[in-house]
Amino acid sequence: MCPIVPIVVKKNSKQKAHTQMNNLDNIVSQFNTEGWVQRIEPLGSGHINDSYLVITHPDTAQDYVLQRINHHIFTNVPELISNILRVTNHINAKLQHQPGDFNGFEITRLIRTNEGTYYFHSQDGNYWRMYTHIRNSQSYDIVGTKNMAFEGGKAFGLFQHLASDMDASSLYEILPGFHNIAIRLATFRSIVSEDPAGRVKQAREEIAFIEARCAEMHTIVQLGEQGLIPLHVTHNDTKFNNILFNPGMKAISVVDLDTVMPGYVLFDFGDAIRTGASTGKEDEADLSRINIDLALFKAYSRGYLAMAHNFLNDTETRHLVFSAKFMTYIIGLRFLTDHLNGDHYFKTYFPGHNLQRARAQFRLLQCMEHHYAEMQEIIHAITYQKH
Ligand code: GN1
Ligand code: MG
Repeated sequence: MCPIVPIVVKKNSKQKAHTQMNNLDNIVSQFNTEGWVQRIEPLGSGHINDSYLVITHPDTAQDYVLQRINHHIFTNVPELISNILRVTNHINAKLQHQPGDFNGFEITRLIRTNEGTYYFHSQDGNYWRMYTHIRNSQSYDIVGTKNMAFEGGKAFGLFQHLASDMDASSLYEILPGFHNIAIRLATFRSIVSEDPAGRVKQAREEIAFIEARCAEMHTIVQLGEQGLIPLHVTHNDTKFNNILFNPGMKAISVVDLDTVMPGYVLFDFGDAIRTGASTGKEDEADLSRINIDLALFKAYSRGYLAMAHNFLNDTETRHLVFSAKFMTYIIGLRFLTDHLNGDHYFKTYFPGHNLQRARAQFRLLQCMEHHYAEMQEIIHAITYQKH
């Protein structure tokens, strides 16, 4: 999610936008909300679901986030909702029983429909759900300061901490094999060999980039298989813009809980570094603008380890830097796969968008390779200082 964008009604699409907003009013009325709807605005920059901010009046009433769930990707909506409900209830219970211990951290709540369920299945086949909106909060696509990175690290560390006493295996695996590199590579290779969109020829360099690095990318799954790193309840989509900040730039929540499921904590650390310590946007076209910002990396890691050092084991700590490379690789691989497959998964905004995203990820990965030793030293210094 990112700062709220007002809806832009182009002349020829006025009627369409009007109809769409009327439909949204109708969807909102299916949920058991407080106050009256004042306006509904598109929200965020997610690549999968459609999100709207529902602003109510009076001003003191709760505002909401309405989302249309992409059920082509999240095919089992009841299981998806069940995971979110369990994790948010667990965390909210802790926040309530120990107020003051967590520095104003909040977690959003699902809202019931008038029928008492937590999602609405509309006649046209769509699935909708509604969350409380965290008041006075904002997310950012680009990390502006070290303090933001530090705060972000604390927020994702705290999320993992608050969920760390849940039995991970009791949650549904919503997207099976989501960060499983063997599965991702097998899909990629079969698409490269079938070439359904005729795009393989122009992506030879990127395909070679993937193949040159594939061997070491099995590390995390192997550590799991060897029993050296445990499964936790993890977020699995820790893009920096899934952190909410208050006006004083304190991180007060993490959102986008669709992929909360059993996973390795390394996935969450790595994905946050991919987006939170890069000097460029996720889809930056000018590759010379992309680098790993070591000061942001250090700040995020300090914040994260302050919360996570109690539950991380040594193997996890030693692979934190590797996880940043791994997540940058696997998400670059997914963008490239989607490009070669004809852009069916991620929302794209222009031809070649997924290829541009993949190239940006690969550049970032090269920068991480270049600064790997320094990144390891940073983690070592923070860990040594802590224990
Ligand atoms: C998708 O929808 P969004 O933007 O939060 C994707 C993540 C990727 C991310 C890349 C369910 O997340 O895995 O890391 O795009 N979510 C899913 O920006 O595939
Ligand atoms: Mg997401």
